[in-house]
Amino acid sequence: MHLVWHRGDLRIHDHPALTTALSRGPVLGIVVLDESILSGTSARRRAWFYANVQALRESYRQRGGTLLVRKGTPWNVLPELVASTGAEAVHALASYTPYGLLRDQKTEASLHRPLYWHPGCYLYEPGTVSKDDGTPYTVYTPFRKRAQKSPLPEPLPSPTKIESPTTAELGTIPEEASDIPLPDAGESKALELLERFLNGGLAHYHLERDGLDGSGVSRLSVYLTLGVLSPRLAASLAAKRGGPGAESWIRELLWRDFMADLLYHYPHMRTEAFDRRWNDLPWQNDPELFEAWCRAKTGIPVIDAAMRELKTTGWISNRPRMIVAQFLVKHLLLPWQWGEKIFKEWLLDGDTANNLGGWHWAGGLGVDAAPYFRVFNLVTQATKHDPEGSWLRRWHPESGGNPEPVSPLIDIAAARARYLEAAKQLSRRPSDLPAPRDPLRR
Ligand code: FAD
Ligand code: IRF
Repeated sequence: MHLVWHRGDLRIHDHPALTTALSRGPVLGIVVLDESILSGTSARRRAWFYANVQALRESYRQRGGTLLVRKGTPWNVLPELVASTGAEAVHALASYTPYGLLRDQKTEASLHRPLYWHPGCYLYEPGTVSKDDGTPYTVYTPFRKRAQKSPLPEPLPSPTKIESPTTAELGTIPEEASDIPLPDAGESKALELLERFLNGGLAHYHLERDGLDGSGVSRLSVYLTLGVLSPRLAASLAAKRGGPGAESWIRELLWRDFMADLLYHYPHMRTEAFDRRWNDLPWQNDPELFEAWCRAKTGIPVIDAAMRELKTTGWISNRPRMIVAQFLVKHLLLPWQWGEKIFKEWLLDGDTANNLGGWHWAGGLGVDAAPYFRVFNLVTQATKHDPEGSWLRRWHPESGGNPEPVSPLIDIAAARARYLEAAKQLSRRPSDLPAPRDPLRR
């Protein structure tokens, strides 16, 4: 019997660990409810995780299989489970976040059985796309071009039958109340939404992806983040449709690969500016300003609308994420780490690498080629990306759809000038990027 350890891959389709394990005999699935992850996240996110574990158990059950659930830390739970079930080996999809790498190393060392790692959470796994000299890319476009020299990986089909031994105790999946309504959980729902997007929005995605209301995008991030949907399946089905919309959408999936690759090689970006010279911006440690940003009380319609939508739905599209993040960093000069943390509590799709990468990118902190001197105009962003004002009217009815600030909390022009002056000084210093790491040494 082989164990398949599911973590951020709560699905059975395109799952190389499950497929390999099944080719060797009976299988038990296992999810470890990991205290070190769950205690640090919000109720809505825990509820979303549990709902998707429940759906994974259902995917197993429908095919005759069993998904076990245990509470604890993987390096305690898995050796015990291997001993009590007599499993020959454990299979899992590789994880590349700082915690994931540490956990996987500790768990591997705790087991007296082999732990086999399989690819499956990315189109091109972190650490595998590099320059000719072996060093990682720090700019997206050359990363993407290099990645796309290799063909897209082919997804694996879902197993039709899962044979599991019936001895072990199932283990209960907790139920937790969320403060907001959750999307429908599980891979069958994700695959249905993917199909709908491929038949609908994909064709015009390249033209409509920047709208503030998110009507032109897939909203599949909540599934991709937990591996409920395989990015390889998503990209391969999109590529079959073809056209400029599909090309553009696959390029966004490659941003996800790029962000994961950056964090893998540059873990300092969890706490410091990617280019460390930006650590020295004149940060204002002002909790009241931060509170106003969080509570949608800046008096700037586009900012307040986005923060309300984020808090009350757990999702906003990419353009408003960029606007509110850049505003917090450049206009308010509040520590980017504060904003990054609240995003990760409120976003149902909150993902360590994408969120960190998004903050460094939008804040001009050295990720990609985003220049420090780009500062959004908070009115034209709205007129351009919400031309009819319908998104603004929905999330900021008091503005009546007019993006002009009435009594803004700060003097926007002065704040912009203050940032530009400080940033210009720092831009004269040489860039300060630590040497890249390669924890898995490939
Ligand atoms: P679509 O436009 O349909 O794109 C399909 C998929 O491609 C997305 O689901 C996502 O997996 C990937 N993708 C798209 N845009 C990006 C991008 N810019 N960077 C990386 N991957 C991308 N994304 C998250 O998944 N989790 C986060 O916590 C997160 N935090 C962000 C924070 C900031 C400050 C910024 C600027 C961006 C952040 N993003 C994050 C990236 C992006 O905004 C979301 O992935 C996207 O809005 C999700 O909506 P969608 O699924 O409809 O995307
Ligand atoms: N993975 C686990 O193995 N166990 C858990 O309890 C997890 N809880 C999570 C909760 C939320 C809100 C998210 C993700 C998880 N994950 C859990 C998936 C992790 O992202 C994954 O384990 C990753 O490898 C950790 I969103 O670095």
